[in-house]
Amino acid sequence: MTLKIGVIGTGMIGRDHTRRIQQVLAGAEVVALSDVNLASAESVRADLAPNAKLYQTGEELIAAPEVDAVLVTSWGATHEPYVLAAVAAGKPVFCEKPLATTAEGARRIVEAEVAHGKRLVQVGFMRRYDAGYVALKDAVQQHTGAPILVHAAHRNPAVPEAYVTPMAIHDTLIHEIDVFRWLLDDDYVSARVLYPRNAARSHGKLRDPQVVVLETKKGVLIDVEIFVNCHYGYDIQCEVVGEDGTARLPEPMAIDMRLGAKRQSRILTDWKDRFVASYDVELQDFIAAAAKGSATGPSAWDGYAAAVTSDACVQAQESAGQAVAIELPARPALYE
Ligand code: NAI
Ligand code: NAD
Ligand code: ISE
Repeated sequence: MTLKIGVIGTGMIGRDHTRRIQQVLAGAEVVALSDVNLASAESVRADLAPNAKLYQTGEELIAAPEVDAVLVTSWGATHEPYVLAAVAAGKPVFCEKPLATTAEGARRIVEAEVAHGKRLVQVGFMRRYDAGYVALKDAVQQHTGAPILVHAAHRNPAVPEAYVTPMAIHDTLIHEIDVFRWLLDDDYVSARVLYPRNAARSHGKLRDPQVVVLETKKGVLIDVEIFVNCHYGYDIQCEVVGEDGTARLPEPMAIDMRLGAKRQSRILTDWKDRFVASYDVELQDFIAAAAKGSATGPSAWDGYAAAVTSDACVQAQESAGQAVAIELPARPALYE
């Protein structure tokens, strides 16, 4: 069976996911496209999915009889209504992060899915599918002993002026928020945010870099540097310190060169390249589950937990270094 997918939002990542479904992955094809900017959807159709039908609105695409499953890759603030509409239609839906821009919005999706009675939602937390993070989790479980500390960094080369201080959390830290819950099999109890002086390449509406300190239920302390104008490259770092030793996320493969009396190797500059393999695996996983009318991988509950934590981190950004408590209600049985 070929799963027929409709894509809502054909910007950077909607285009890239359409490319992988059409050219890389097995078992699915893109049959419908929609974007508020119709020219963007037309361009993706022309370049990648000539047989896809264009829809004026995401709601029409979700309701279309030829669409078996939905990809939501539009701007974060639009995700909630599309995911709710897909769940109401009983169609599996892959939603890019964030699941919703508020915890209440994510909670509404959890409630709708629980009422539906089976999983339909997968959230685009692709780091869980990254071979480096999978190896790191294995090292933590098998070798380092119980984790005590995590030191991490999330660096982007540059961001546009539209990227403002809270986006460092919703847009960027959200990947660490999810992947450390998964890596440590733990939940958060508090968040703090500290700022050094602003980097010269930042702008008036962005505090950059920032350091977020998360504390978990098991007592692990996690420090994450977010630096989105670091200039030199796209760089994701993580080291876990355990009772018996430490484990570090591997660097992406790069040729080690000796040139002009220097040792050097390339650093990536684009998230699309850094996580290219994990986007492929997460979407192949989505296709396999959606073909059976269900969903797997990072769940609406994970999206909700990330949204609760993001909200607390944004509050901590405004709380001059004070800790903000993080509390989750009981996890519904659907997500056990
Ligand atoms: P983008 O701005 O390049 O593309 C978004 C597209 O959505 C635009 O074409 C826009 O016209 C369209 N759009 C906006 N509102 C819409 C609506 N209501 N209905 C239909 N289309 C709508 O943004 P980008 O970078 O592709 O990000 C999209 C989503 O993907 C975001 O949620 C972002 O957080 C997520 N993302 C995830 C990444 C990851 O590593 N997992 C990486 C980059 C983005
Ligand atoms: P983008 O701005 O390039 O694309 C967004 C697209 O959504 C645009 O084409 C826009 O016209 C369209 N759009 C906006 N509102 C819409 C609506 N209501 N209905 C339909 N389309 C609408 O952004 P992007 O970088 O592709 O990011 C899109 C999403 O992907 C965001 O949620 C972002 O957080 C996420 N993202 C995830 C990763 C990741 O690593 N997982 C990386 C980048 C982006
Ligand atoms: C972007 O939306 C992503 O999801 C990338 O993975 C992240 O590194 C970047 O900071 C975000 O803006």
